[in-house]
Amino acid sequence: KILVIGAAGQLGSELTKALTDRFGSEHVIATDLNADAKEKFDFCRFQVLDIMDQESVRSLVKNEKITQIYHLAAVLSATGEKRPLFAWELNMESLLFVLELAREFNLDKIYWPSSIAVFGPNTPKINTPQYCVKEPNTVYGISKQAGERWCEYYFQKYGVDVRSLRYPGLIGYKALPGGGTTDYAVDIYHKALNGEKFTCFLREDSMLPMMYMPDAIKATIDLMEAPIENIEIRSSYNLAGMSFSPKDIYESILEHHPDFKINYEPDFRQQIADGWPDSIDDHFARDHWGWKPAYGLKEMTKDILENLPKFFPIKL
Ligand code: VAH
Repeated sequence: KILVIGAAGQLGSELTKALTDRFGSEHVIATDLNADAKEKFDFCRFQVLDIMDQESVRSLVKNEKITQIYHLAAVLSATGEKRPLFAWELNMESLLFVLELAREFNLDKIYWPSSIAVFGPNTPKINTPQYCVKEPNTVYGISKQAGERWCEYYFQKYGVDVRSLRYPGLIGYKALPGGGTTDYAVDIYHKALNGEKFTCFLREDSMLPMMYMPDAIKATIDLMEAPIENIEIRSSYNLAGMSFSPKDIYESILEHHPDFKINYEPDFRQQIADGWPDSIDDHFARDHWGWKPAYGLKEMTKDILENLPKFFPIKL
């Protein structure tokens, strides 16, 4: 039985559905801090759970005979910069606790997302390699880098089968933009569909590694289903989908909405984005467990513009 922690987040809301489709609703328990999320989970069991309430998490794992945990709860990059110590405590304490639970209850597998945020300003920016200098300058990035070290430690020392991906910016239409630096690329579609001008908080030429959510979901399931001997990297795998700038995504939308307008007002998130790579080398994921992205920018934009209105009614 799979426990999803942080199921109502941007990744969680789509990954939980994919896990339910694959394993059946009776094998998935979606949990989140936000009680309002219950209405989103009509396809599997949902219950309120605060990952920092360790006794409740432990008794749920024990009583429900949980065998896998997808730990998706975290404070993202932009929000983390507003509350550094809280972000560090939540991101780190929760991971360490989940790794300890895995060891104590001998859980089958753990999934924990890392991010391109582990890379910093002095990391090579083009085709960033799996192994390179990583001096992240956001609390979120520091917590993801430290988290990767702990994942590898628990695998090597205790045999905990914890697996991880360094996601690029994830773009989906089933959840509103969160506290991410890449979330401009989610919000822009809402503005285009509502006939509003879009003010972008990054410069028009800010190139970032990105990925359409269906690709991220496929990569996660492929990674978790791969035979254990194929998973040779126990920190976190580089993963790439596409790279684009605000100008690129704006132009891909213009083809469908010729009157759509954009202006650029970079804020504190520009400095975060400037510390991240432009593109990622993910050859180890391709070689070790057959990763291959399916979506480019044109296909993503077409798919989102078609489907977003089904999830968020357009203000007429
Ligand atoms: C963020 N969406 O912006 C996340 C992600 C690579 C970006 O980690 O914080």
